[in-house]
Amino acid sequence: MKSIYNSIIKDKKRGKKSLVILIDPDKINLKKIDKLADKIHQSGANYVFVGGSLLSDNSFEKTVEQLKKSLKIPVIIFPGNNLQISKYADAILFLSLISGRNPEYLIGQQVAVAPLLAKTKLEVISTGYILIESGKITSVEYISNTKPIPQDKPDIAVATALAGQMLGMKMIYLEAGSGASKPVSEKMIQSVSKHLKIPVIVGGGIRTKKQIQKTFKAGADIVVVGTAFEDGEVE
Ligand code: 1GP
Repeated sequence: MKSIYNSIIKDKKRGKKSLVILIDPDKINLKKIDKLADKIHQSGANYVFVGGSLLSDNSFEKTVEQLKKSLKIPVIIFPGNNLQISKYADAILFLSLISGRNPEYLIGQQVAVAPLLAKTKLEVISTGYILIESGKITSVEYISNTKPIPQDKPDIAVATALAGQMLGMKMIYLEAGSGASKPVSEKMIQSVSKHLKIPVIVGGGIRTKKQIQKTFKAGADIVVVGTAFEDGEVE
């Protein structure tokens, strides 16, 4: 079976970078899914992530199913909580919020959902999720009730990411939070990526093509764009 993680690793070895468009199920109109799929393909994205901090209806599964039908690229769940699972996706980032000290997001939600996940064919990719301070309180900070790592403390981010790698996590996600006023700094990305062997994902507050390129150059293997795509800025 073709594994998404294997292709991410292959790309990392070749120095090939990937762009991800993040779709928040709450913000899309399922009736216009084909138009959305066209826009995603035009953006040059390699993957789509689906997920959100809050969902106001139960359209998650339907959204994943429709996206999977309309898209030519893999659909990966980026769950805001353990209710966000769907058999229609190709893979799921199995996140542990390792920058925080809230047991619920470190291991509680994961234990609750593991038996259900084991019954699906979803590819489960263990990912150390690291929240970085970004100038304002983001939804993920508020909802997870955890403190982000200060931007000027790359050593703490490096230590956290290394611990994630040593615990066997397959990727590290440096997150400034959706709609962040400041994305994760280049210095922070450089410090973390040069200490790690596993792929580094960076997202939150990245709004322009120039910023995407800078983020790749700083060492990100995968860049995630959500809000700017919704606003029609990265097409
Ligand atoms: C959020 O990293 C993602 O989890 C994307 O953030 O919406 O700011 O692009 P934006």
